Amino acid sequence: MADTRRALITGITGQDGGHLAELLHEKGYEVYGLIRGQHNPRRESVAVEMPYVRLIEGDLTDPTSLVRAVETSDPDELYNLAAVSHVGYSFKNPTLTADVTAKGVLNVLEAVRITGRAERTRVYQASTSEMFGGLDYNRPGAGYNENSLFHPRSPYGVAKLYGHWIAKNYRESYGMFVACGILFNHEGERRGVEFVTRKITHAVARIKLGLQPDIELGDLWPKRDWGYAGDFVEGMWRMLQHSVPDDFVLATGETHSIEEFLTLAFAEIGIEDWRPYVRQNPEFMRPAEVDILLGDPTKAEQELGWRRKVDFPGLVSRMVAHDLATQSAAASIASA
Ligand code: NAP
Ligand code: F7E
Repeated sequence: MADTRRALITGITGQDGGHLAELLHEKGYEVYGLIRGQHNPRRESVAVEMPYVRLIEGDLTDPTSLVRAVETSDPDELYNLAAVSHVGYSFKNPTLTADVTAKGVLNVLEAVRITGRAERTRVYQASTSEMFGGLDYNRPGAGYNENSLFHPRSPYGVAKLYGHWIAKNYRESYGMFVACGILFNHEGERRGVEFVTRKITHAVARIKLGLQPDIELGDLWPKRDWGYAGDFVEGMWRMLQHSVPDDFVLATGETHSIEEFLTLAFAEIGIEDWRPYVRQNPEFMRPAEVDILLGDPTKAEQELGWRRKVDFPGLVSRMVAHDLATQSAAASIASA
């Protein structure tokens, strides 16, 4: 019988870390997760929701900790999901973003290489549609694919572009199996409330339950290609099972505005016109905006056999249902 496969996930406390750990555990992997901070408030929820994950302390900005994490877990597969991932936050903390989201990738790759695992450990790098920046000079309107031009519009996007290229450089220089997933927005029940979709579904549930009167948002016209995170982690795994390391776009091939998201989310609680419940606040607007993102997942569909399962209305519906259930349970406990 083959040995149990081992995976190390950085960003274990994040949205994708949770979905991926679940998927790999179901597939029989021994799952290790890198956790940062001497008192990370999310440690307990990982321990409760995913008791099978073996946590290793470490930080993407501390190369020694990454060497120790790689040596301890001795992974067949390493998924580098950790990052400063919020675009708005990256404008306010650009140096930290560069240290973690850009240089952190180099630290991870070096930890694999200098511990002699360049040939053993397959690496997944979490690249992003934010590298395109909404300006496709080559194929306007067609959807971004692996050959589209990059034009990042935020410190986050620029940092991710460094991570993307250093990952490709290690693939080419050292023959390492490093796959880059250029993922468009993916959301779900585990999404942080600082991101617009979850901020909306969380508020919609609370408005329905009489726990808050309205919601404050930034610009409502930007469009995103929104998929379900559970579908996307399956694509990450497939990239590391592929015969060769490569770059793949994962997307739904549809784009929708925040206004459309609001319409569907409020409809879930029987409200047709969301406008009286939404206030705009410049605090949530960005110095530079990515107007529209639309991805073309043809290569992943053809070469990896990957296909998204959850559609846009299904995504909104499951997120609102989840927030209604959790908010109403929290409200009953508070009033007991
Ligand atoms: P997320 O929920 O924001 O999770 C980010 C993770 O990074 C958290 O576990 C966080 O840990 C960890 N982290 C932050 N700074 C760290 C550091 N210095 N050292 C170690 N860990 C650190 O992000 P996500 O949505 O799961 O996304 C996963 C990855 O995919 C990210 O790299 C993101 O940029 C990229 N991506 C996401 C999307 C999307 O739509 N979700 C699309 C394309 C690419 P703490 O709990 O300690 O903060
Ligand atoms: O913003 C607008 C905002 O923060 C989406 C990350 O996972 O996906 C994510 O980045 C849109 C933007 O996601 C609010 O200006 C309006 O136009 O949910 P978001 P994002 O910036 O697309 C990419 C692919 C990643 O890689 C990132 O890691 O919504 N917006 N009002 C707002 N956004 C937020 N957060 N909050 C608002 O109140």
